[in-house]
Amino acid sequence: MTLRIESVRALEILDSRGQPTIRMYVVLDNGIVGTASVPSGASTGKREALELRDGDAGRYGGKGVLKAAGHVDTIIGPAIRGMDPRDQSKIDRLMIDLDGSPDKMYLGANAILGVSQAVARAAARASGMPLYAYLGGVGANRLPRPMINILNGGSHSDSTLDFQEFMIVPVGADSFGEALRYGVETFAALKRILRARGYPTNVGDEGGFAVPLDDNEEGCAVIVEAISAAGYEPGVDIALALDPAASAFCEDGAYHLTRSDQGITDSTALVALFEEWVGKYPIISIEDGLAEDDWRGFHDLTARLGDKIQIVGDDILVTNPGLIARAIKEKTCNAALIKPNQIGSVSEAIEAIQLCRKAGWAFIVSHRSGDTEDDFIADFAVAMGGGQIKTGSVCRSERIAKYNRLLEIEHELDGGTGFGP
Ligand code: 2PG
Ligand code: MG
Repeated sequence: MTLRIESVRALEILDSRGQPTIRMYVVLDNGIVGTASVPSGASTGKREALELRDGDAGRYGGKGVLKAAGHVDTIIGPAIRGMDPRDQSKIDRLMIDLDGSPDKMYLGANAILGVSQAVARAAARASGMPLYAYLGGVGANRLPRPMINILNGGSHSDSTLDFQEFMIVPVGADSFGEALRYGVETFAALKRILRARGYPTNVGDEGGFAVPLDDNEEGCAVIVEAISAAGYEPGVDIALALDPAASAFCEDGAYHLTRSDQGITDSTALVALFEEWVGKYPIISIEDGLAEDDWRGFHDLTARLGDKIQIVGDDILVTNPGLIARAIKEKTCNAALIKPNQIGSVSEAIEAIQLCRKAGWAFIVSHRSGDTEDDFIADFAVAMGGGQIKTGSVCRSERIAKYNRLLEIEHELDGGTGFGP
C-alpha cells in the first residue's frame, strides 16, 4: 500500500488555561486525516525545546502561535509533502534538520511536535490500527499505572502550598479501571474532608484541590486521611507521589519554602525532609525534589532514597536523551518523566524511553498543566509498554480525556496483560 502526505495545515486553538496553542491536520492522498493538539507547561524546565510564541503584545498578551502555524504551512508542510507517513523517524529527522537549532527555536517545538504526532495518527488510521498498536506493535497490551494529582500547589494554583503536586498511586489495584476508581473515590473523600474543615474545594490547573493549608506536610497527612476515609489502606492499596517542582522555589542555589519548613534553604536539608516524610507517609515517588541545576542534590537524594522509592527527573532531564544519558551515568535519579513537548518529536520521546528501559529506569508519560482534549499520550504510554502515566486529577475534561481513552484501550484489549513495568 502506498501512502503519501498530501498537505499539512495548522490552526491556532486554545488550551485548558485559555491560552493559544496549535492543532495540526496532516492529510494523506487517500483523504485520511491525522490531527494533534500540542500542550503547554507552566513550570517549564529551562532546557526544554522552545515553544514558539508570537511575542505580539497586541494579541493574547504575546502568546499567540501564528508564527509557529505559519512555519507549518510554509516550511514543514511543503518539505514533507509526498513522504510516506509511516516513515516517522525520517520525517521527524527532516523537521529537526530543517530547524537546525539544538532546541528547535526556529520552527518551534510546538510546530514540530504537532506535525510529528499528527503524522503518527494519520499513519495509524491509514494502516487501520489504533494508535497504540501502530506505535507499539502486537506487544502493546499493557496499561500504565496512573499517578493522580489531587492537590495542586506551586505554580499550578493559588493554594498556599510550595509543592506543586500531591498525587495518589493506586498500587493495590490490579487493573487500570480499578486504579481509576480507587482514585475517584479518594478524590471524593478528600473533597468531603476539606469541606468539613471549611476549606474551599475549587481546583487548580490540573484539577486537584487548591487549598490554603498551613504546611506542605499537611498535604500528605490529609491525603492519607482521605485514602482511609474512602475505605482503602494507605501504602497497601494507595500510595503517595510528590512533584515539589523545586526549581520554582529555588533562587540562586537556595531553596525558599513559605509554608513552614522555613529552616530549609539547601539541598541537604531538603533531602533530609524528604527522608523524614518517606518514613512517615507511604510516599513511593518524588519528582523534581530538587531544582533543575542541582545535579548534586539530586544525586544525594537518589543515594539516600533511590533504593526505596522512585526519584524522577522532570525539569532536570526535560525528556532529552543527552541529559538522560548523563543522569544514568551519574546516578542522578532512577526514573524519567516523559513529556513529548519538552523534546519536540515522537521519535526523540521514544528514544528517551528506550534509554530508560536499557538502564533499568522507570518512566512516566506525562501531560502538561496547560493541555487539551487530545489523548495522544494515553495511546503513547500503552505503545511504550505501560509504565506510568501522569495526567492530572479526576476532573476537568482535558485530564479525563486521557483516562477515558485508557479505559477504552483497556476494554479493547480485553483487560490487556495488566500494568507494564
Ligand atoms: C510537571 C508538569 C505536569 P508543567 O511539572 O510535571 O504536571 O507541569 O506542565 O506546568 O510543567
Ligand atoms: Mg514535574
